[in-house]
Amino acid sequence: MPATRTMTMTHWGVYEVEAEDGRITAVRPWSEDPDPSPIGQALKAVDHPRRVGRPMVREGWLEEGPGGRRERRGCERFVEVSWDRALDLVAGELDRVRRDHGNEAIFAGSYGWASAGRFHHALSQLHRFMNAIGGYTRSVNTYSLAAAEVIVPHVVGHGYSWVQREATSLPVVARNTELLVTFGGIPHKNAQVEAGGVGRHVVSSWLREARANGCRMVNFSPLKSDLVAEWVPLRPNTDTAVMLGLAHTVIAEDLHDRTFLDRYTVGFDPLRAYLAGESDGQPKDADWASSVSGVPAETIRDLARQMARQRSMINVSWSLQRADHGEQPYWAAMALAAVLGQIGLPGGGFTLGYGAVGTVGNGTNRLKLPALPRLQNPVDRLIPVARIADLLLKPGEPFDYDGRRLTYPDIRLVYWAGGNPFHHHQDLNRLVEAWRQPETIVVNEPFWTATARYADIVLPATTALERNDIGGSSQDEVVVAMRRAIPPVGESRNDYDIFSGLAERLGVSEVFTDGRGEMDWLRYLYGSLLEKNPGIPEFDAFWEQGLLDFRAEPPDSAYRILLSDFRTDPEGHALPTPSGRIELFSETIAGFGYDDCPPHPTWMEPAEWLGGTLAGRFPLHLISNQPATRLHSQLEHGEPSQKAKVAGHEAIQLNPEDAAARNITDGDVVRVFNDRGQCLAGARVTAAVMPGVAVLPTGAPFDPADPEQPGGLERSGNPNVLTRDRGTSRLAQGPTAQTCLVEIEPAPAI
Ligand SMILES: Nc1nc2c(c(=O)[nH]1)N[C@H]1C(S)=C(S)[C@@H](COP(=O)(O)OP(=O)(O)OC[C@H]3O[C@@H](n4cnc5c(=O)[nH]c(N)nc54)[C@H](O)[C@@H]3O)O[C@H]1N2
Ligand SMILES: Nc1nc2c(c(=O)[nH]1)N[C@H]1C(S)=C(S)[C@@H](COP(=O)(O)OP(=O)(O)OC[C@H]3O[C@@H](n4cnc5c(=O)[nH]c(N)nc54)[C@H](O)[C@@H]3O)O[C@H]1N2
Ligand SMILES: [Mo]
Repeated sequence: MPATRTMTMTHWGVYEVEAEDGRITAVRPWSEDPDPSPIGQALKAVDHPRRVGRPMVREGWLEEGPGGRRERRGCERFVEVSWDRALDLVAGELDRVRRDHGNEAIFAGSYGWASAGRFHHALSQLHRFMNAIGGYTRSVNTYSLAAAEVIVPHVVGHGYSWVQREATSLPVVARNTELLVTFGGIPHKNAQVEAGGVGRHVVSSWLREARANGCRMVNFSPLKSDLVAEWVPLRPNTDTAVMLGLAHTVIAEDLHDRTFLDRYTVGFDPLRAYLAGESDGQPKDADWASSVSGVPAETIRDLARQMARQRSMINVSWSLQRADHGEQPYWAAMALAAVLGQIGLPGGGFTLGYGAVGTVGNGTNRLKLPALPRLQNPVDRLIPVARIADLLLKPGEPFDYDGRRLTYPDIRLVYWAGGNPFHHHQDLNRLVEAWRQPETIVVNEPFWTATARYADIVLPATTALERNDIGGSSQDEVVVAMRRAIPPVGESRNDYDIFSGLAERLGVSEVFTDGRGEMDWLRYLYGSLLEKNPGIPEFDAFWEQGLLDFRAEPPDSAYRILLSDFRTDPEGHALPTPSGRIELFSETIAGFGYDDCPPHPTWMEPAEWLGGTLAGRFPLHLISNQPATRLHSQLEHGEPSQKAKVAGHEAIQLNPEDAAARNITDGDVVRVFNDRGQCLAGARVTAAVMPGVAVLPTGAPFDPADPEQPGGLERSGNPNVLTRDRGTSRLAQGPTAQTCLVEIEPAPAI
């Protein structure tokens, strides 16, 4: 067969893939991408032996039926079955559970990034199918941004996604910002990625332009590589204290913007009293902030003065809010920006996550992309996404969430498609225990991830390269005809075909498919694109052409300044908060009475941090950040990810001081441990990590040395055997992966 070339859209960019005899032979980044991501090369590993070849059923489930030997999940062997048999089993079980326990006993929250492509989006497919059969218990918010998604609307009224969409454009920063102060940096590694895809990677070029224009950049991070800038190391999870210390200095030196505070905010008085120490006897001055964070007090004071005198932009990374009390650094950043009074001015104010993904603060957002309609979910039961283990371990128990008191439903069946909870969830040993509770766990997955290995029924799904789809980026305004590059690997099927087969067995074929096959759906979805963008080529021409690029240099009016309308006209553009203004104190949150989320930005000691007592036993703060060489756990077996391993394990970075004190040298295999778990990793000794901190990125597969021994040694270097599984607070219940202390030692010889 001659080689074929097709375009594809991935979460990390647009590529041309060359295929021959069912294999990907070459991957070339799209010619218009100025800074393409090397992660694309991993696509060559799409047919890796880790693929699930055929439908599989765990032996105990097959022999004893639902719930059979469920404590053996992850230990027992799987039995191959035909597709017909597998679909009969799954359809029968879905029907039993909904009849006996109601649809709320099905959890299909199924968080995860799946793959790019507007039609074959696994979660949309799953949710459409589940809605067709009567609904499911869902999850709300994201692992990425849970705390932000709940706190931001209390402060500025708009949802987080609005704030992200309206973020001050990077070109505006490049031209106007004199001082960029970031917490957690603007990591180049993260800007490679964008959910749903991106055409051009441009964050670095805008930062270069800002530097060329004389913008000073200061970065508070435990890790130097988060931004090329003046590096100010700080103890992890102490950003709130630094921000409060900055605000205190600004106010104490009478540099705050009273007019702005009067006109655009409510609650300055109680915040000021708290900063002054009137409410708790502790002024939140620079010396105090220094004692908490380890940042020199003079650095904080100097910076505060500079920030007040210059056009300054405050940026916070998403990682900050993935920690105990993760609501606070976001609230504190917005409050600090309000005290400085530059919100709504070009290049001033705050941004919640430049570089966290590729398109924050860049792009036009003019292109409205089509999505698969998900139908209505008749079941109104939910969990905050990171409460999955609690859900399974505590049926019937109450929990708090954003002012509501809810209860966990009694889940009998879990269905996952397009996500990897044994990648993304914290305290995986606890998840293993939770995973023993349901009667049935079904997973659609291309690869033998731990989530697949811990399931009862595994249905092999295709990847994006094995099907036809439409990819798009609304920010960058490209649309890609993702023509199938290779036939399905093994016996894998598209999620759409899997759910069509189940829908047929459950008598809802018409509802689910609308009578359409794959190409009919693509034409249908493209139709809505045509409707909104008249003049673009008809479907056939688009399909032939392979890629539409609408990006023209945006007019200056397309460059946004966050909250500039509100600044111009605070009444006409009042914020949708109860007061219509930025809430530095929230009566709503005060009304909830949560001791772990007070009504104004507040420093609270995290459950685990370098200043706490637990640091006596576990003296290193573990940062489990996003991996530079892959997206989460996806294609972890691919070349870019494998090349970065150390002695066959995920690399853990630590400071030379900490390494020497433990007799560890670069390249050694080490054991990382705390009371929750232990894993192996390969040491990378580097001064780019501050003393007292270790960095082990996420994504190595959960690989217990002995699955029969929960809590035993994990071999590949998955940080989530160490992280804690507690909500940020009763307000958001977001994940707190970044609040985690560990100890490290040379690995025992095995
Ligand atoms: N310790 C720690 N943990 C974290 C984080 C952290 O900072 N620290 N970050 C968290 C964050 S922000 C996130 S977003 C999560 C990410 O967690 P996930 O989104 O769950 O991670 P992925 O590896 O992207 O999982 C996607 C899965 O979908 C599969 N897949 C891909 N395409 C398809 C398809 O078409 N069909 C089907 N059925 N499956 C498909 C892939 O093989 C993969 O197994 O991790 C979270 N976990
Ligand atoms: N290459 C790649 N890019 C990705 C992803 C990926 O898997 N791979 N995932 C994407 C996803 S799903 C998301 S949600 C975003 C996540 O975006 P983020 O959550 O912002 O990303 P992280 O890499 O976890 O964290 C960024 C940096 O924050 C710093 N940091 C951690 N804790 C603290 C702290 O307490 N204080 C301060 N000041 N700094 C701290 C760490 O040094 C870390 O390198 O990234 C996206 N981009
Ligand atoms: Mo995320």
